[in-house]
Amino acid sequence: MYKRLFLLSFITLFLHNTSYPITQEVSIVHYLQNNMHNLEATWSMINNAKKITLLGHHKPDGDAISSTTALSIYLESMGKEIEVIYPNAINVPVKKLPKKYYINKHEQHPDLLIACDTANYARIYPFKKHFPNTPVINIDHHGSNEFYGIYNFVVKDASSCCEVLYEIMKLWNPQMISKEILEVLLYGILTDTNVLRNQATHPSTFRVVSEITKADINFYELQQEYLADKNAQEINLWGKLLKRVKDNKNKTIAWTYITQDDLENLQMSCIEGLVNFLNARLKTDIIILIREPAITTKSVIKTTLSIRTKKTNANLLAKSLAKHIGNTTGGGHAIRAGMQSEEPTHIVIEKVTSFCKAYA
Ligand SMILES: [Mn+2]
Repeated sequence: MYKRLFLLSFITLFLHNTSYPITQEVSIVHYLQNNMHNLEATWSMINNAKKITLLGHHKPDGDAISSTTALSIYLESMGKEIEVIYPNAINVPVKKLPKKYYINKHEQHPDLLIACDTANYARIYPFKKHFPNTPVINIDHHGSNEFYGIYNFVVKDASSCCEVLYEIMKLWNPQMISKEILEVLLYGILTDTNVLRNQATHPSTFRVVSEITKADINFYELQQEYLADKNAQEINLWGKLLKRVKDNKNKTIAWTYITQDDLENLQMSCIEGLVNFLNARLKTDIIILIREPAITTKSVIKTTLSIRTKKTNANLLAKSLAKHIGNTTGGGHAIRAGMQSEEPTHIVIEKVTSFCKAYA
């Protein structure tokens, strides 16, 4: 007994006197508590509304779908009539979809709109046109958010919209957060953090995930369900592209490509994640994936490129690569960039190969 007590006080003492500096948790809670007045105003707007429409962004991803789905379940439990609108089709694996959702159209005329995970008006269903007098609440985590709502809860250091939404739901009414909601929220967090592995993962994210998994949500099963989304034929296609990976002499840059012929009867979406996989596994600083998109009569784009980097500025690299290829558009950030070219894919492959071979 004394032994145990001694050990316990020793551990407590140790935790309070660490020799390493403790960084402050990115405080989503603190941000929201400072916005408590607006959060309460939003809560009464929700209570007064009968019909609420939720909006997710263009090319909805796991976080956009999960946040709108989780919020739809939460609001439906209050007896609200909920509709969710995404501007275009869902092309990613999901845990759960909202009960009622539409692609680029609406049915109900809502009393309130809530946008999730969407930085700007250009990426959302044109609500100003369809519902010019309906108030909008904006819940997001993008640094580029344009604050288009009457109330904006934008926490740019949060891992995901799902993480922000979890804290908001706790402040509104924690009793209403069901296990189903927690599971969907965790799935959204896993997708935006690439299973707690990318730079968006903060100490606050681990705390939220810890709280969610304490509610008997199976972390292992959920991350497995998210990661294991391929069949044998799709993995064989990955194998084909992996066999083609080349690196330069200094092992600083690696590249591979995929053409429409490679796909046979598969969809291009099944190689989603390949460039991130290569970036995580290859020692090279830079990864380039060249893709031949489906040819449409409308588009002049014949080839697209995805760039990932660990140290080099991806955007600057894309610019010098663009000069080398010619006829390109695109842009990006410090660690990722994308480009489109009007040049045929076999020409781009040749040009990227010569660029990479000459790259120091
Ligand atoms: Mn997101």
